[in-house]
Amino acid sequence: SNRIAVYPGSFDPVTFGHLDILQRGLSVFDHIIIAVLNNSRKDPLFSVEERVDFLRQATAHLESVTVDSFDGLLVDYVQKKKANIVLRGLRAISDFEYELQISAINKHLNPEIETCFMMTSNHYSFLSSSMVKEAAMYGGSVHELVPEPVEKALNQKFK
Ligand code: COD
Repeated sequence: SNRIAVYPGSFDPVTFGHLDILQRGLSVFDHIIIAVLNNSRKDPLFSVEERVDFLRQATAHLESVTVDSFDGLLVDYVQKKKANIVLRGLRAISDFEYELQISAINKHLNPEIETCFMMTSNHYSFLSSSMVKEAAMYGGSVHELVPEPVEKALNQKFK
């Protein structure tokens, strides 16, 4: 069998926490498509092209990973890719309610798609894209939190 999972998110920008979940997913799935939401509702710091580019650089060494972007409903994108699994990460309990809501609406929209949750390592459980942006904005170091191209881009943005 060929198990394909879609790992969706804003990834604004990708952090080592996101990559930790990806790594865990790769021990279970044959192929993972990272799908960056071409977000109209949130106001992203990085363009969808930049976010995709950061992810491609961070996963270039991983043969079974592709990076793409999507618009519209996640379940429609998953179906279009002939996948039936959504991969998501869970940090602290604070993620649970939000994730439960997303997985419930997705199940309602397409009952054939399952959501699979992976627990993040304790090491990254405090980490989020918004914390990283805030730290960088006020001149804090994000060196141990994000891949190098992201660190450079953040420093450039907030210089
Ligand atoms: N450690 C581990 N995992 C982490 C960490 C960390 N430090 N930080 C984030 N993660 C996980 C998140 O739990 C999530 O699983 C994934 O990484 C991506 O996170 P984000 O924040 O980049 O992504 P979100 O939450 O903004 O993504 C939301 C979606 C894009 C999935 C959602 O908005 C969506 O599907 N939109 C399309 C429209 C749609 O279908 N709507 C109906 C369902 S909401």
